Amino acid sequence: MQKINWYPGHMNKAKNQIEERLSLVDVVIEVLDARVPESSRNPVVAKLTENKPKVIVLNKSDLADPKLTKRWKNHYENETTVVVSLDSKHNSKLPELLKAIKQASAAKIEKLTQKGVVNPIIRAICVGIPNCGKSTILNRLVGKNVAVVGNKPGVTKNQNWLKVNQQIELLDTPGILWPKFEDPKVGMKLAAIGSIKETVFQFDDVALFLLDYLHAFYPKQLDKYLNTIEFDDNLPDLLMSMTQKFGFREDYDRYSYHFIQQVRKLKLGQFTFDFLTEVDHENDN
Ligand SMILES: Nc1nc2c(ncn2[C@@H]2O[C@H](COP(=O)(O)OP(=O)(O)OP(=O)(O)O)[C@@H](O)[C@H]2O)c(=O)[nH]1
Ligand SMILES: [Mg+2]
Repeated sequence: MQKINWYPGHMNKAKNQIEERLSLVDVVIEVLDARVPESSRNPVVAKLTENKPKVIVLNKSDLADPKLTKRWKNHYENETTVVVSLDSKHNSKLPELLKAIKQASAAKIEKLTQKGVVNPIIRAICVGIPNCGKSTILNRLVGKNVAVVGNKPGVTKNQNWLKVNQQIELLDTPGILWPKFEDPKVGMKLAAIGSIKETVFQFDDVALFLLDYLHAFYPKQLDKYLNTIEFDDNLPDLLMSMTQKFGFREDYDRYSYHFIQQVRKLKLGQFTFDFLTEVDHENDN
């Protein structure tokens, strides 16, 4: 399997800035992509923020397999972590996230109130991998488009404090990855969902990875999409047949890109590419 890594200098800089600012922060909002909850969890950021009250957002839940999103939500919830699943693109307000931020900061608010602070302000930081929807979430919380959003990784370049309301201030940060994906599948998954710069990977590798995954775990949805295309277990041959059948002649690479887009746009269904156990997944599909 092709090894994908993408860790340019600006990500390391952003990681250092997050680290420096953590002492000012009361709550960490860790934004994960609901299609790949564990693979989109930055181990470096998770470690840096392990002692902070936390809200985990399973964002883009409209694109993920709903049953697995529920499982992941239960999996991450604990005494210091509140978990919400969101579709922040299609919802203009995110009341459940505001509630979660308040819940996660309740102890801090109580402490400040006891000290006599009249209107305590909670500072939260929004962290996550590129393109997982951090700036979109922030705009929804603020109620207007203050942060730049774009459907490619690496849109936010700087860290900006924004006022959500009288009680909450929020820091938007650039999406960051980590120096090396120990499991090469993680790189494939992050490329498949659009969190890795497109010049860093081969489209046919990622398309084959997706075919392999869908064939193993979502066979009904794949069969429906393939319609009359028959195949044995040779996936490169299948990808070539698809290229021809769908009108891309011999242009394997261009069709591979198209197929990745089709999966991202839900043309085959809502999929989650991380699961808790093999058994979980088998029971589901
Ligand atoms: N379907 C869907 N799309 C979303 C959701 N949240 C954000 N998006 C889209 O995802 C893309 C990336 O959103 P951004 O908010 O720019 O992501 P970001 O995490 O700030 O990205 P960087 O600044 O590059 O790290 C945009 O096209 C958004 O419209 C969601 O819940 N569902
Ligand atoms: Mg952003």
